[in-house]
Amino acid sequence: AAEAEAGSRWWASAPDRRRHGRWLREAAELLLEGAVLGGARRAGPVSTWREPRQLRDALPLQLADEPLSHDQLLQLVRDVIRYSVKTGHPYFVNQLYSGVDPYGLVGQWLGDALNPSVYTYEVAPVFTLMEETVLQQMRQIVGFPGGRGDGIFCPGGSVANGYAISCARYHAAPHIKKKGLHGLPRMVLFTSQDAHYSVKKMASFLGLGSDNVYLIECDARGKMDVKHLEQEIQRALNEGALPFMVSATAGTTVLGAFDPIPEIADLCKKYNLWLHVDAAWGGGALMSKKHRHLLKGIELADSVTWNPHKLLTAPQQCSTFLLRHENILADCHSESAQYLFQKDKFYDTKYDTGDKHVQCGRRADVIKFWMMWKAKGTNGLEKHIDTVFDNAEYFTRQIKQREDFRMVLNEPECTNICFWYIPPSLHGKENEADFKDKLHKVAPKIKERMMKEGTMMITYQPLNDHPNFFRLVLQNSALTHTDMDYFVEEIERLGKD
Ligand code: ABU
Repeated sequence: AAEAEAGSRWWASAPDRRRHGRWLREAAELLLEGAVLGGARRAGPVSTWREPRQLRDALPLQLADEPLSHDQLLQLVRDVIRYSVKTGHPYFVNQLYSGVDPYGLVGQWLGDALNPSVYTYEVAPVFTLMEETVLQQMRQIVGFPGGRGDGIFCPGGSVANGYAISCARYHAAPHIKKKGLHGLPRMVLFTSQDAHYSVKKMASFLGLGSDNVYLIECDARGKMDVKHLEQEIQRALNEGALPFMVSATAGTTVLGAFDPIPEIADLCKKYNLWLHVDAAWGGGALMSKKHRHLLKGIELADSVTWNPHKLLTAPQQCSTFLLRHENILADCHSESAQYLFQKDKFYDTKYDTGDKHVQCGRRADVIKFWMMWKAKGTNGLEKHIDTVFDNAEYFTRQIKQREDFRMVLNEPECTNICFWYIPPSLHGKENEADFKDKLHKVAPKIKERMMKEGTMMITYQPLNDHPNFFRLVLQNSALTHTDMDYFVEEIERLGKD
């Protein structure tokens, strides 16, 4: 009787273990064949497009009282794979992430299988020390003296930028933690007009108000204009506000521009402002001796956002917030919950890192990147970066030679390349009044065609007064020059009038 009762519990009986073992093995095989290996085959589609109504009909999404059978559940796995976008496909060049790294993926699965929450050493001893090691190494690469400082793996670059604002604000006015903004002058921070929208979003979330993010103009290459920055700092001071932080960007989301960090750092020193560098996208270039000059001056920052899930292709999400300061993260956020962070534990409680972040439970994102780094070595990560930059340069050369294409920035700095495709019907019509309006409609039409055929995925957007243009993003080092040729030819094929 006791055995029968135990059999109703998860894993508890031998038949259950056999049944669940079979489910896991067969589902894992489908994941490998369908999503991971199958999803990366050039001959297969990047996506199988369905309108939401059609997709609702194609997928049995509704939940029911009775359980499904083993075979029905496996069919669900197949269906989910079939209708999901294959972001590991070589022709998925749509976002600032792509590729499914086999070592990162096993790291992710390993983390998920162990299901830790990285807040105390007692429940996550391995991941706590792993995180300490990887963050120290990343700070070393950034150039913080001796790799000292602090940091955290956090859920996305937007959250990392939010941590930066929170720490900078605390640095400027520590009593804010208990007293709030009440009684303080209006606090102002600065970022470029092309910076990631999370800076405004987080200023709003933190109660500073998005109007108090002063947007600094960019030059023709998309870099923050340092003269305008100083004018805006002066403006804030003249208004009686309290300027406290500049968020520079190393690799802007659309154009891939790198702000001039040394000049911005000089202004931060002059006006006593916290310097944050949002290197969520461009940070990966730090791994390359050839390309790390793009982030010159990053070692002067107070804090840095760097997402290994972007240029370094760790699985989503793998984002870090790094600081040169050793204690501010904890001082700013700790609340000392006694049921988690007891000070009389039998081990050194400095390894209970959970009180320095604002979430409570936290996934072990570090293991994806650690496993990849182990598998490739620092040299392999450098080679990866050099390969994706080489592909970006090759692609740029190809489209510059074609009359159907025009660059948005003549010399892109990162591996996002922005360009217009000019169909034959618009050739020679650049001076006509409706040229921009017509060009604005080209990229959405080509995107629709490619999504419906499933042959590639690339995004488009307008920016400032530019009509819609394509942004090709490269971070998968399995791609070759032949793939770059494919992109050019495929856009030409889809773009014919
Ligand atoms: N966090 C920015 C990512 C958006 C993009 O892929 O363009």
